[in-house]
Amino acid sequence: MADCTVVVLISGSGSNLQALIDDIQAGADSSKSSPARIGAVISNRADAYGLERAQDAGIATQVLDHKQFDGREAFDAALVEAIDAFNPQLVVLAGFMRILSPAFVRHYAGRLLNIHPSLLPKYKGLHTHQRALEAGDHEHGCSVHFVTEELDGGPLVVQAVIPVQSDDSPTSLAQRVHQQEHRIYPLAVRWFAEGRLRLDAQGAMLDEQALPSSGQIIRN
Ligand code: NHR
Ligand code: GAR
Repeated sequence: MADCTVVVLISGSGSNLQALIDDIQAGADSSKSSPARIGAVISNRADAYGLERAQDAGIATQVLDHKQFDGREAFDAALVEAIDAFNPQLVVLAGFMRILSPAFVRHYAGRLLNIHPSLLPKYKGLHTHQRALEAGDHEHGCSVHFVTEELDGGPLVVQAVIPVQSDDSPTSLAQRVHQQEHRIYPLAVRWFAEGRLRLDAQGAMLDEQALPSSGQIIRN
């Protein structure tokens, strides 16, 4: 199968980026080889640690500082230009913290994925772990979804569910959710790269079957 070039957008630590790099490298010389290949990592922050992770893996990096642009549309237009220089089949948001304009999202319709640290549709936006604890939830987790114009509202691909412990803090909970993010994001990217996952008018499709509205659920 032809390689699937992926561009990864980050703003920070890049542990999800690392999980994707590791998944692709682990499979490199085995039957589990992934058709995904990371063409570039682009950050809106020059100090994002994920840039070092990319450089260590021999992946091209670029910084596009949103503060240097006159408004969201101008930043997003420059971002599209930077991404398209790598001709990706897939664009992956991995802790990317800037809301993307409708024009950007439309340009990458059906080839833009995000990972969000909650069981969507619960807790769109920020501070998800604290909000799950404050609500007294017994379960929490993370979701991979196709990005649409509705913030954190696009069709779900896969969710990992974990139990909340009675003594959890936002930090301890975030740590366990992160471990799950590092499982399900490589899984979803593989599905896409293998041509098994696509966005249909009805929603996300895996192996030509409609996924449930929650996406595929992985329980722990
Ligand atoms: N863009 C669109 N159009 N749709 C989505 O679903 C998106 C998106 C851009 C990013 C990630 C998202 C998340 O998973 C994401 C999904 C940033 C914010 C935010 O409020 C909200 C959601 C997400 C990412 N950002 C502030 C802003 O003004 C800046 C915050 C900061 O810089 O720390 O852009 O949660
Ligand atoms: C992850 O928990 C991701 O789900 C979340 O930021 C973290 C990034 O970690 N994304 C968002 O909150 C998007 N608004 P990482 O940089 O180590 O991958």
